Amino acid sequence: MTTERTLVLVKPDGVARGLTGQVLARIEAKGYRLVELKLVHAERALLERHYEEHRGKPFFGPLVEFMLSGPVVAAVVEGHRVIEGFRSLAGSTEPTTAAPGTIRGDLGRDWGEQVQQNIVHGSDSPESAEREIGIWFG
Ligand code: D4T
Repeated sequence: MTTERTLVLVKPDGVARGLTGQVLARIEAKGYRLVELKLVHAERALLERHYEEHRGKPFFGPLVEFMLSGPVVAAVVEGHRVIEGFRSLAGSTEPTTAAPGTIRGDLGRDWGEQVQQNIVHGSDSPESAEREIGIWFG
């Protein structure tokens, strides 16, 4: 068995709405293991590094401002195929159309803001996971 790790963030909307416990409970109920966990108010430079791939897109500025708007919970989660598995638990980016049963589909909605407030982030590949875990946990 190859054990994989992914970076999960509960974004400011998820923390502010008191959904951290539900997100972590779903991760644990699925059978994945939490190996690092912290509540942080992220700095701009860290968020700009995290979202580097979106620099220049119209939602980049609003996205960074949103992520600065309150504390986030950062976690490293471990398990076989956890990168794909957590993205499946999270559901698709847009909460309005994310499948019911997923975190975004059950707990998220569109608030009519410039940026999607979609509760969680999960790394999308082994390369992204390694890069993002380095950014958030050093
Ligand atoms: P993250 O990266 O947060 O797990 O979300 P996704 O993998 O599902 O989505 P993403 O990287 O494409 O987008 C990052 C972040 O930006 C917001 N966003 C995205 C937005 O507000 N408007 C948009 O058009 C897109 C594409 C939502 C998630």
